[in-house]
Amino acid sequence: MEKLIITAAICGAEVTKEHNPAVPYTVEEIVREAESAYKAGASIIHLHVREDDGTPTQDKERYRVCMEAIKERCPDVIIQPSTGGAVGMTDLERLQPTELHPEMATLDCGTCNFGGDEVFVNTENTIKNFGRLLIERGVKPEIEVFDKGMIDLAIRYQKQGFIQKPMHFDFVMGVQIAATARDVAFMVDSLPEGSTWTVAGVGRSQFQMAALAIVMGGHVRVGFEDNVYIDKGVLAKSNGELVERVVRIAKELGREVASPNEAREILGLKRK
Ligand code: KMH
Ligand code: ZN
Repeated sequence: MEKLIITAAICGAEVTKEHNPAVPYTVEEIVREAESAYKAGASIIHLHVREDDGTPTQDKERYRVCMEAIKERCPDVIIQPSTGGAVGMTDLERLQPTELHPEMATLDCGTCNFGGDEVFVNTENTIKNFGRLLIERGVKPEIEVFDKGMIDLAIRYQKQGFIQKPMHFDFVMGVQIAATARDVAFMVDSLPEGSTWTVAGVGRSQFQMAALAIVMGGHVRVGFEDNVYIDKGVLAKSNGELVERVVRIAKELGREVASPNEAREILGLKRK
């Protein structure tokens, strides 16, 4: 089995210090959390940024400052900015970090209910436009899918030239599609040959989904964006603590963890 790529989603846009005081807002806090995850074994940092007061932003300059500061402490880590941003942002706002030509960025392949009246909107034109711009800017998409139909749409858009092969998917389990082994297997069976895939289990499913991905040959995403607890009722002290748990599970199950450069090789990334 190839080595395990661990992505740390350290911040997100929805989770706040009220959920867990260690959720990072300032540049210093974002760097602290990225470094804790990197030192624990994460090779990719999935990055959202905030204003100092916690307001989510897609501001290009804020991303630039955070990315440069992370690179100083974690020189070889792969930084994967979000193009999802926060619910309600415009496409132009969301696309800003891709102007910095990161190695990767997310490409959300469908619209999804986010609870209450919140809807994360990704129209077909949005997805095509984001896909085309990512190709133009030399950014590999992490195709974020919240159910199986979004995989089908990504395959269709790959055939139409909006996404390039080999495709890398992130299955977000437990928001729209259930976080079950049956549904992960269904997603994996639906992928084109040569694809790579990561599983992000939301909430209490985080470590169960991680263990499943480890034994099935997929990759793992953990972090405060998806879950703020290390155990039932016990807040994680840092993103690093969540990554450490995944590394330990992987070790127990006999799966080695990839370094950032090994992750680049697995994903077909050229270092920038
Ligand atoms: N915060 C969500 C609205 C992504 O990073 O691309 C979008 C999200 C997905 O988190
Ligand atoms: Zn995200």
